[in-house]
Amino acid sequence: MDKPQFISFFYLIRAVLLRSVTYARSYSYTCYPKSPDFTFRMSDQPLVTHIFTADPSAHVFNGKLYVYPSHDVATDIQDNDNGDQYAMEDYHVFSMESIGGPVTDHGVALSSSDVPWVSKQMWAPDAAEKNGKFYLYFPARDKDGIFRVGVAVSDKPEGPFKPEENYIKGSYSIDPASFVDDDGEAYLYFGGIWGGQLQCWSSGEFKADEYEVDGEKEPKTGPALLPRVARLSEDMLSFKSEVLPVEILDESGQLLAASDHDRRFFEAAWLHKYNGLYYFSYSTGDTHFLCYAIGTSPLGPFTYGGKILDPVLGWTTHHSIVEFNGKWYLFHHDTTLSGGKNHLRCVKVKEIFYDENGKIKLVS
Ligand code: FUB
Repeated sequence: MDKPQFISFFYLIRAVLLRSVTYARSYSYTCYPKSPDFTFRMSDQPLVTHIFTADPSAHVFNGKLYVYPSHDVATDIQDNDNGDQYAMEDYHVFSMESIGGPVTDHGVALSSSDVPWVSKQMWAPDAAEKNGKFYLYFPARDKDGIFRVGVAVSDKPEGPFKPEENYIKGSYSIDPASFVDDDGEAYLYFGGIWGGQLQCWSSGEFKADEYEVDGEKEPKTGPALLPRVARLSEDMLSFKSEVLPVEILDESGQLLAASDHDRRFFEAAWLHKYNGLYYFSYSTGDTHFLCYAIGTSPLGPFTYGGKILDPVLGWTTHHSIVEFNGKWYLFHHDTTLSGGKNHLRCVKVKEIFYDENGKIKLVS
Protein backbone atom coordinates (compact mmCIF):
# COMPACT_ATOMS: atom_id res chain seq x y z
CA MET A 1 0.00 0.00 0.00
CA ASP A 2 1.54 3.38 -1.02
CA LYS A 3 1.18 6.50 1.14
CA PRO A 4 -2.01 8.02 -0.47
CA GLN A 5 -3.69 4.59 -0.31
CA PHE A 6 -2.69 4.21 3.34
CA ILE A 7 -4.11 7.67 4.19
CA SER A 8 -7.44 6.86 2.45
CA PHE A 9 -7.59 3.52 4.27
CA PHE A 10 -6.86 5.26 7.60
CA TYR A 11 -9.72 7.76 7.09
CA LEU A 12 -12.12 5.00 6.03
CA ILE A 13 -11.42 3.00 9.21
CA ARG A 14 -11.70 6.14 11.34
CA ALA A 15 -15.10 7.00 9.79
CA VAL A 16 -16.40 3.48 10.43
CA LEU A 17 -15.24 3.54 14.06
CA LEU A 18 -16.73 6.98 14.72
CA ARG A 19 -20.02 5.90 13.23
CA SER A 20 -20.18 2.81 15.46
CA VAL A 21 -19.49 4.91 18.55
CA THR A 22 -22.23 7.38 17.65
CA TYR A 23 -24.61 4.51 16.97
CA ALA A 24 -23.81 2.78 20.25
CA ARG A 25 -24.35 6.00 22.22
CA SER A 26 -27.72 6.91 20.74
CA TYR A 27 -28.90 3.33 20.16
CA SER A 28 -31.17 4.73 17.56
CA TYR A 29 -31.38 3.27 14.12
CA THR A 30 -33.67 2.55 11.29
CA CYS A 31 -34.92 -0.85 10.22
CA TYR A 32 -35.79 -1.26 6.57
CA PRO A 33 -38.46 -3.91 6.00
CA LYS A 34 -37.06 -6.69 3.84
CA SER A 35 -39.98 -7.48 1.59
CA PRO A 36 -40.34 -5.34 -1.53
CA ASP A 37 -44.06 -6.10 -1.52
CA PHE A 38 -45.89 -3.48 0.53
CA THR A 39 -49.15 -5.38 1.06
CA PHE A 40 -47.41 -8.51 2.30
CA ARG A 41 -45.14 -6.44 4.49
CA MET A 42 -48.02 -4.61 6.11
CA SER A 43 -50.20 -7.62 6.76
CA ASP A 44 -47.77 -10.31 7.70
CA GLN A 45 -44.29 -9.10 8.52
CA PRO A 46 -43.20 -8.07 12.00
CA LEU A 47 -42.64 -4.34 12.26
CA VAL A 48 -39.11 -5.02 13.54
CA THR A 49 -37.11 -8.20 13.94
CA HIS A 50 -34.00 -7.06 15.86
CA ILE A 51 -35.80 -7.30 19.23
CA PHE A 52 -39.02 -8.95 20.43
CA THR A 53 -41.94 -6.54 20.85
CA ALA A 54 -45.57 -6.80 22.02
CA ASP A 55 -48.61 -4.83 23.24
CA PRO A 56 -48.20 -2.02 20.68
CA SER A 57 -49.80 1.33 21.50
CA ALA A 58 -49.77 3.49 18.38
CA HIS A 59 -50.25 7.27 18.23
CA VAL A 60 -49.71 10.04 15.71
CA PHE A 61 -47.53 12.79 17.17
CA ASN A 62 -46.09 15.67 15.11
CA GLY A 63 -47.29 14.02 11.89
CA LYS A 64 -45.37 10.77 12.50
CA LEU A 65 -46.62 7.44 13.72
CA TYR A 66 -45.10 6.36 17.05
CA VAL A 67 -45.41 2.89 18.56
CA TYR A 68 -44.96 2.22 22.28
CA PRO A 69 -44.64 -1.55 22.73
CA SER A 70 -43.51 -3.90 25.48
CA HIS A 71 -39.95 -5.12 24.97
CA ASP A 72 -40.07 -8.91 25.40
CA VAL A 73 -36.99 -10.68 26.74
CA ALA A 74 -35.82 -14.29 26.89
CA THR A 75 -36.18 -16.02 30.27
CA ASP A 76 -36.01 -19.51 31.75
CA ILE A 77 -39.26 -18.94 33.62
CA GLN A 78 -41.88 -21.48 32.53
CA ASP A 79 -45.23 -20.23 31.20
CA ASN A 80 -47.84 -19.86 33.95
CA ASP A 81 -51.20 -18.11 34.47
CA ASN A 82 -49.50 -15.56 36.70
CA GLY A 83 -47.60 -14.25 33.66
CA ASP A 84 -44.18 -14.59 35.36
CA GLN A 85 -42.63 -15.41 31.98
CA TYR A 86 -43.27 -11.80 30.87
CA ALA A 87 -40.18 -10.48 32.61
CA MET A 88 -39.61 -7.26 30.68
CA GLU A 89 -37.23 -4.58 31.95
CA ASP A 90 -37.42 -1.57 29.65
CA TYR A 91 -39.21 0.15 26.79
CA HIS A 92 -38.11 1.14 23.29
CA VAL A 93 -40.08 3.62 21.17
CA PHE A 94 -40.44 3.21 17.41
CA SER A 95 -41.46 5.73 14.78
CA MET A 96 -42.24 5.76 11.09
CA GLU A 97 -43.16 8.33 8.45
CA SER A 98 -45.46 5.90 6.67
CA ILE A 99 -46.96 2.49 7.27
CA GLY A 100 -44.82 -0.08 5.48
CA GLY A 101 -41.86 2.32 5.34
CA PRO A 102 -38.65 2.30 7.39
CA VAL A 103 -39.10 1.99 11.15
CA THR A 104 -36.76 3.84 13.53
CA ASP A 105 -35.92 2.35 16.92
CA HIS A 106 -35.17 5.28 19.22
CA GLY A 107 -33.52 3.05 21.79
CA VAL A 108 -34.27 2.66 25.49
CA ALA A 109 -36.90 5.23 26.49
CA LEU A 110 -37.31 4.06 30.10
CA SER A 111 -35.72 1.30 32.14
CA SER A 112 -37.02 -0.38 35.32
CA SER A 113 -33.74 0.49 37.06
CA ASP A 114 -34.66 4.19 36.71
CA VAL A 115 -38.03 3.84 38.44
CA PRO A 116 -37.77 3.86 42.25
CA TRP A 117 -41.08 2.08 42.96
CA VAL A 118 -40.72 -0.79 40.43
CA SER A 119 -39.58 -4.29 41.37
CA LYS A 120 -40.13 -6.10 38.05
CA GLN A 121 -42.24 -6.76 34.95
CA MET A 122 -42.59 -3.63 32.85
CA TRP A 123 -45.73 -4.65 30.93
CA ALA A 124 -47.87 -3.02 28.25
CA PRO A 125 -47.33 0.76 28.09
CA ASP A 126 -49.12 3.65 26.39
CA ALA A 127 -48.33 7.30 25.67
CA ALA A 128 -50.20 10.58 25.49
CA GLU A 129 -49.48 14.17 24.48
CA LYS A 130 -50.79 17.24 26.21
CA ASN A 131 -49.64 20.86 26.12
CA GLY A 132 -46.47 19.96 24.21
CA LYS A 133 -45.31 17.31 26.67
CA PHE A 134 -45.36 13.54 26.26
CA TYR A 135 -46.39 11.04 28.92
CA LEU A 136 -45.53 7.37 29.09
CA TYR A 137 -47.92 5.28 31.20
CA PHE A 138 -46.63 1.89 32.23
CA PRO A 139 -47.63 -0.95 34.57
CA ALA A 140 -45.16 -2.87 36.72
CA ARG A 141 -45.06 -4.69 40.03
CA ASP A 142 -44.24 -2.47 42.99
CA LYS A 143 -41.91 -3.64 45.78
CA ASP A 144 -44.82 -5.60 47.33
CA GLY A 145 -45.45 -7.46 44.06
CA ILE A 146 -48.67 -5.52 43.36
CA PHE A 147 -49.20 -4.22 39.83
CA ARG A 148 -49.48 -0.42 39.67
CA VAL A 149 -49.40 2.17 36.90
CA GLY A 150 -46.61 4.71 36.69
CA VAL A 151 -46.05 7.77 34.52
CA ALA A 152 -42.90 9.28 33.03
CA VAL A 153 -42.51 12.57 31.16
CA SER A 154 -40.53 13.80 28.16
CA ASP A 155 -40.35 16.81 25.84
CA LYS A 156 -40.15 14.43 22.88
CA PRO A 157 -42.47 11.59 21.79
CA GLU A 158 -39.54 9.18 21.60
CA GLY A 159 -38.26 10.01 25.08
CA PRO A 160 -36.17 9.34 27.05
CA PHE A 161 -38.85 9.64 29.73
CA LYS A 162 -38.24 10.78 33.29
CA PRO A 163 -40.36 8.76 35.74
CA GLU A 164 -42.27 10.16 38.70
CA GLU A 165 -40.93 8.94 42.05
CA ASN A 166 -44.05 6.90 42.84
CA TYR A 167 -46.84 5.20 40.93
CA ILE A 168 -50.06 7.09 40.21
CA LYS A 169 -51.97 7.24 43.47
CA GLY A 170 -55.09 5.07 43.25
CA SER A 171 -53.82 3.11 40.23
CA TYR A 172 -53.68 -0.66 40.10
CA SER A 173 -53.56 -3.68 37.80
CA ILE A 174 -52.12 -3.52 34.26
CA ASP A 175 -52.41 -2.32 30.66
CA PRO A 176 -52.95 1.45 30.93
CA ALA A 177 -54.39 3.09 27.81
CA SER A 178 -54.73 6.85 27.61
CA PHE A 179 -57.23 8.82 25.58
CA VAL A 180 -57.29 12.60 25.14
CA ASP A 181 -60.67 13.72 23.83
CA ASP A 182 -61.25 16.59 21.41
CA ASP A 183 -62.21 18.84 24.35
CA GLY A 184 -58.80 18.21 26.00
CA GLU A 185 -60.16 15.94 28.76
CA ALA A 186 -57.82 13.00 29.31
CA TYR A 187 -58.70 9.51 30.55
CA LEU A 188 -56.72 6.48 31.62
CA TYR A 189 -58.22 3.01 31.13
CA PHE A 190 -56.61 0.02 32.80
CA GLY A 191 -57.08 -3.47 34.19
CA GLY A 192 -56.41 -7.09 33.47
CA ILE A 193 -57.67 -10.24 35.19
CA TRP A 194 -55.74 -13.38 36.28
CA GLY A 195 -52.01 -12.36 36.33
CA GLY A 196 -53.10 -8.72 36.02
CA GLN A 197 -54.66 -9.01 39.54
CA LEU A 198 -57.90 -7.10 38.77
CA GLN A 199 -59.89 -9.75 40.68
CA CYS A 200 -58.08 -8.65 43.86
CA TRP A 201 -59.55 -5.13 43.69
CA SER A 202 -63.32 -5.74 43.85
CA SER A 203 -63.53 -4.00 47.21
CA GLY A 204 -61.39 -1.05 46.05
CA GLU A 205 -58.49 -2.35 48.15
CA PHE A 206 -55.97 -5.02 47.26
CA LYS A 207 -56.97 -8.41 48.69
CA ALA A 208 -54.25 -10.97 48.04
CA ASP A 209 -56.55 -13.85 49.07
CA GLU A 210 -58.98 -12.95 46.26
CA TYR A 211 -56.36 -13.69 43.60
CA GLU A 212 -57.69 -17.23 43.31
CA VAL A 213 -60.90 -18.50 44.88
CA ASP A 214 -61.86 -22.19 44.60
CA GLY A 215 -59.23 -22.61 41.89
CA GLU A 216 -60.67 -19.74 39.79
CA LYS A 217 -59.07 -16.35 39.10
CA GLU A 218 -62.37 -14.74 38.13
CA PRO A 219 -66.04 -15.28 38.99
CA LYS A 220 -67.80 -18.22 37.32
CA THR A 221 -71.27 -16.72 37.59
CA GLY A 222 -72.82 -13.23 37.62
CA PRO A 223 -71.40 -10.27 35.73
CA ALA A 224 -67.83 -10.30 34.42
CA LEU A 225 -65.13 -8.26 36.10
CA LEU A 226 -64.96 -4.78 34.59
CA PRO A 227 -62.03 -2.74 33.31
CA ARG A 228 -61.46 0.64 34.96
CA VAL A 229 -61.19 4.27 33.92
CA ALA A 230 -60.18 7.47 35.69
CA ARG A 231 -59.99 11.08 34.52
CA LEU A 232 -56.43 12.39 34.36
CA SER A 233 -55.46 15.68 35.98
CA GLU A 234 -54.48 18.71 33.87
CA ASP A 235 -50.78 17.89 34.32
CA MET A 236 -51.49 14.25 33.33
CA LEU A 237 -49.64 12.94 36.38
CA SER A 238 -52.51 11.91 38.66
CA PHE A 239 -56.17 10.89 38.74
CA LYS A 240 -58.60 13.77 39.23
CA SER A 241 -61.62 11.49 39.58
CA GLU A 242 -62.32 8.31 41.42
CA VAL A 243 -61.61 5.07 39.59
CA LEU A 244 -64.79 3.97 37.79
CA PRO A 245 -65.85 0.64 36.28
CA VAL A 246 -66.15 0.53 32.47
CA GLU A 247 -69.46 -1.19 31.76
CA ILE A 248 -69.63 -3.49 28.74
CA LEU A 249 -73.22 -4.45 27.91
CA ASP A 250 -74.73 -7.08 25.68
CA GLU A 251 -77.39 -6.36 23.03
CA SER A 252 -80.15 -6.40 25.67
CA GLY A 253 -78.42 -3.89 27.93
CA GLN A 254 -77.13 -6.43 30.50
CA LEU A 255 -73.55 -6.49 31.71
CA LEU A 256 -71.59 -9.23 29.92
CA ALA A 257 -71.64 -12.40 31.98
CA ALA A 258 -68.51 -13.77 33.66
CA SER A 259 -69.17 -17.10 31.90
CA ASP A 260 -69.14 -15.42 28.47
CA HIS A 261 -65.43 -15.97 27.85
CA ASP A 262 -65.76 -15.22 24.12
CA ARG A 263 -66.85 -11.64 24.89
CA ARG A 264 -65.98 -10.62 28.44
CA PHE A 265 -63.07 -8.27 29.20
CA PHE A 266 -59.76 -9.88 30.11
CA GLU A 267 -57.02 -7.23 29.46
CA ALA A 268 -55.56 -4.86 26.81
CA ALA A 269 -57.97 -1.91 27.01
CA TRP A 270 -57.90 0.63 24.18
CA LEU A 271 -60.14 3.62 23.40
CA HIS A 272 -60.50 5.37 20.07
CA LYS A 273 -63.06 7.71 18.57
CA TYR A 274 -64.66 7.23 15.16
CA ASN A 275 -67.41 9.42 13.71
CA GLY A 276 -68.16 10.93 17.14
CA LEU A 277 -68.57 7.55 18.88
CA TYR A 278 -66.23 5.96 21.41
CA TYR A 279 -64.88 2.48 20.70
CA PHE A 280 -63.58 0.52 23.68
CA SER A 281 -61.58 -2.51 22.52
CA TYR A 282 -59.91 -5.28 24.49
CA SER A 283 -58.66 -8.85 24.59
CA THR A 284 -60.77 -11.78 25.81
CA GLY A 285 -57.62 -13.49 27.14
CA ASP A 286 -58.18 -17.22 27.43
CA THR A 287 -60.37 -17.26 24.28
CA HIS A 288 -57.80 -15.07 22.48
CA PHE A 289 -60.09 -12.63 20.63
CA LEU A 290 -59.76 -8.89 20.14
CA CYS A 291 -63.24 -7.36 20.55
CA TYR A 292 -64.83 -3.94 20.71
CA ALA A 293 -67.83 -2.19 22.22
CA ILE A 294 -69.31 1.20 21.30
CA GLY A 295 -70.52 4.05 23.51
CA THR A 296 -71.54 7.70 23.35
CA SER A 297 -69.28 8.79 26.24
CA PRO A 298 -65.62 8.01 27.02
CA LEU A 299 -66.84 6.79 30.41
CA GLY A 300 -69.25 4.30 28.85
CA PRO A 301 -71.38 2.32 29.06
CA PHE A 302 -70.26 0.50 25.91
CA THR A 303 -72.34 -2.02 23.98
CA TYR A 304 -70.57 -5.07 22.61
CA GLY A 305 -69.99 -4.64 18.86
CA GLY A 306 -68.09 -7.69 17.68
CA LYS A 307 -64.68 -9.20 17.05
CA ILE A 308 -61.79 -7.36 15.45
CA LEU A 309 -59.25 -10.19 15.25
CA ASP A 310 -59.44 -13.96 15.60
CA PRO A 311 -56.82 -15.77 17.73
CA VAL A 312 -53.22 -15.44 16.56
CA LEU A 313 -50.19 -17.64 17.21
CA GLY A 314 -49.39 -17.27 20.93
CA TRP A 315 -51.48 -17.06 24.10
CA THR A 316 -51.82 -13.29 24.40
CA THR A 317 -53.36 -10.88 21.95
CA HIS A 318 -53.13 -7.11 22.46
CA HIS A 319 -53.56 -4.16 20.15
CA SER A 320 -54.20 -0.50 19.44
CA ILE A 321 -56.25 1.25 16.78
CA VAL A 322 -55.12 4.50 15.18
CA GLU A 323 -55.98 6.75 12.24
CA PHE A 324 -52.99 7.79 10.15
CA ASN A 325 -53.14 9.75 6.89
CA GLY A 326 -56.85 9.02 6.43
CA LYS A 327 -56.66 5.26 6.99
CA TRP A 328 -57.34 3.18 10.09
CA TYR A 329 -54.84 0.64 11.38
CA LEU A 330 -54.77 -2.20 13.88
CA PHE A 331 -51.41 -2.72 15.57
CA HIS A 332 -51.20 -6.08 17.33
CA HIS A 333 -48.76 -8.85 18.12
CA ASP A 334 -48.28 -12.58 17.65
CA THR A 335 -45.43 -15.02 18.27
CA THR A 336 -44.46 -15.92 14.69
CA LEU A 337 -40.99 -14.35 15.03
CA SER A 338 -40.04 -16.75 17.85
CA GLY A 339 -41.80 -19.74 16.34
CA GLY A 340 -44.57 -19.67 18.96
CA LYS A 341 -42.90 -18.79 22.27
CA ASN A 342 -45.62 -17.02 24.25
CA HIS A 343 -43.32 -14.47 25.86
CA LEU A 344 -41.32 -13.64 22.70
CA ARG A 345 -43.70 -11.71 20.49
CA CYS A 346 -43.59 -9.40 17.47
CA VAL A 347 -45.68 -6.40 16.53
CA LYS A 348 -47.58 -6.30 13.24
CA VAL A 349 -49.90 -3.79 11.57
CA LYS A 350 -52.99 -4.24 9.40
CA GLU A 351 -55.44 -1.81 7.85
CA ILE A 352 -58.97 -2.07 9.25
CA PHE A 353 -62.30 -1.06 7.78
CA TYR A 354 -65.69 0.01 9.13
CA ASP A 355 -69.00 -0.84 7.52
CA GLU A 356 -71.70 1.75 6.80
CA ASN A 357 -73.09 1.31 10.35
CA GLY A 358 -69.74 1.99 11.99
CA LYS A 359 -69.06 -1.67 12.78
CA ILE A 360 -65.43 -2.75 12.55
CA LYS A 361 -65.03 -5.52 9.99
CA LEU A 362 -63.27 -8.64 11.27
CA VAL A 363 -59.66 -8.49 10.11
CA SER A 364 -58.96 -11.30 7.70
O1 FUB B 1 -47.04 -8.16 27.91
C1 FUB B 1 -47.46 -8.63 29.17
C2 FUB B 1 -48.93 -8.83 29.18
O2 FUB B 1 -49.30 -9.76 28.18
C3 FUB B 1 -49.73 -7.60 28.84
O3 FUB B 1 -49.83 -6.70 29.88
C4 FUB B 1 -51.01 -8.23 28.44
O4 FUB B 1 -51.91 -7.38 27.80
C5 FUB B 1 -50.54 -9.36 27.58
O5 FUB B 1 -50.29 -8.96 26.27
